[in-house]
Amino acid sequence: MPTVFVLNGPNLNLLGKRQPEIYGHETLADVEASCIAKGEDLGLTIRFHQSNHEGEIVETIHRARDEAAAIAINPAAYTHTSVAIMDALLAFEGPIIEVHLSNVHRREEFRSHSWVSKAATGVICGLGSQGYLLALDAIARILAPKSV
Ligand code: CA2
Repeated sequence: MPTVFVLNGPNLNLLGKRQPEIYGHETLADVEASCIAKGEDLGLTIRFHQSNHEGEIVETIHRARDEAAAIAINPAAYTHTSVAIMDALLAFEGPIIEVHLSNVHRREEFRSHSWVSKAATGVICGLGSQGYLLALDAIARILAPKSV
């Protein structure tokens, strides 16, 4: 089964514990459980990570080069600041789906710019935790062998 790294950036460990009006009531552990269940349906092995440290996320993306067929990533605030994460993703050869729980385009202007989007195959935002599951659907379709 192909392995998919699902990566989460800073403060997402607080999901479900603060600001539920923006980010919902589910915890990151709930999102992980849903991703693992969805992965089982789709024939994907999910490796779920969260880090508050930019360098650790960069190193996890480097590991993905050998260990993962695809990446789904919510880089959180690093979306808007991190050229290092963008560069690491540009060195990854498989599909990359960028996910945001909130609709970043309806919020402060600075959230509309994403460095990560420059390396992403596709971007999903504003659909809450369902966005992670849609990202896995997209990855499964992209990775599936073409029938024609
Ligand atoms: O909408 C998203 O998923 C974001 O990536 C979330 C980031 C934000 O900086 C991005 O602009 C959009 C923030 C993640 C912080 O998550 C928290 C969750 C609960 C309580 C506090 C922070």
